[in-house]
Amino acid sequence: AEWPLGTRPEGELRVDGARMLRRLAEISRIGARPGHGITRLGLTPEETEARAYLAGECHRDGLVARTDQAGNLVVRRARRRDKPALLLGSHIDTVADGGRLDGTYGVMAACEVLRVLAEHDVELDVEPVVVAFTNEEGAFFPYPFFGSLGLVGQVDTDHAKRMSAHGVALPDALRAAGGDLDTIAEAAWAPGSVAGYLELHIEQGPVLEEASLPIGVVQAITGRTVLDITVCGGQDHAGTTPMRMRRDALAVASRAVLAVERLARSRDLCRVATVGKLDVEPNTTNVIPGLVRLTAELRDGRAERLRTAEQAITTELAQLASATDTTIDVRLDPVTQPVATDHALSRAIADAADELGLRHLGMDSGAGHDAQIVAAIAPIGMIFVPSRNGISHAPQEETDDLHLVAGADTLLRTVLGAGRP
Ligand code: HGY
Ligand code: MN
Ligand code: MN
Ligand code: MN
Repeated sequence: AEWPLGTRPEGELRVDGARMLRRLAEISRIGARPGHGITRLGLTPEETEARAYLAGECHRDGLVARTDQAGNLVVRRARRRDKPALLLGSHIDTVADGGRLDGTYGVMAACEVLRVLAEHDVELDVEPVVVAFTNEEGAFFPYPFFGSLGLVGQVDTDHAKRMSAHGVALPDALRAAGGDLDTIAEAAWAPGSVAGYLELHIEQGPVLEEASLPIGVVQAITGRTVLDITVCGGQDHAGTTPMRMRRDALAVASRAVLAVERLARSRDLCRVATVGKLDVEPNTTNVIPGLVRLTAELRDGRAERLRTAEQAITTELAQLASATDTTIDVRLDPVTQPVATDHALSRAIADAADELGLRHLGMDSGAGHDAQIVAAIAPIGMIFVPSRNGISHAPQEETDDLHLVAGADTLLRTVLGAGRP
């Protein structure tokens, strides 16, 4: 095969790009709906099917794959060394109508890297282990990073026990996925057992493509605050209720949506702010909405700015409620803190890219990643590859094959560099 991008170091290991791309195409059929991208939500049968596919391919390669109590697939070499683990991972769930690469690319590349290391029985001073995390997106059960939180022993079991979605209880869904909430503590890795964590991911933004660069070296990952907001007004007849007598929950919620947008757009209190979810009751043409539930998602690289923005919107919503004679209830979900990547791992990624003749750029991640959770117990490093037109969380999400293979080779060389005895 032709060396895809950059230069080809003599005698060095490299991934089998065609094999990785074939498997990526195969797993992408799971949850796919023509014209709608992929819906493979965390802790649903589609994700379980993808995990089973992946486990089957790993076994075929002579690797050892098992599902842990948090629902993560953990893959090791059959002839493994008793050394601290260098974890390579990402997630295999998607958002609704999502793309084929967010998460899954990093997992398929990590498995390809592990296969190469196993085939050549490469001796390192760390033991490479792949983790395919469950429910990173939180798109079905609103418990994002569930799998990586399990790996670091931070799942709130009381919260998880009570969680259900569309009539399905999370503990039952977890059991169906091969995990077990009652014994989830066993999925946690002891701090000293993990030497580091590397995650390869599509950028999901326009930076690398605009700069015509194949590799991004992530310096920091954004923090994220989610507020669950409930606006309670008065449900009434849409034809007979005079405008002056209305307490229209949707009209008030609309003002809340714009207030959230202003947080980032004009007030610059946080980097981005989004209302992505809105449920209207009773959601009928001839009825004044009585209740609206919405989410406000705030992101920034600095924890104190996130807090300021959260306080600002909470204050503004209280004022809005009293001005409109409605009640607005605000509940804060667990905050995901921004984290910095490890200097040594970032150096190893940059060196690997240099050795491959791949130009690279240091950059921050505006998306959240399992890496920021794993950072609680180990140093982390992240590699980005370009996203076509910067699009992600959409069916149009795409990356050139050459970039996908170059990213996987960079991951392999990073492991060889960071783990060299
Ligand atoms: O939303 C995020 O940033 C991540 O992809 N779950
Ligand atoms: Mn995502
Ligand atoms: Mn992702
Ligand atoms: Mn360099």
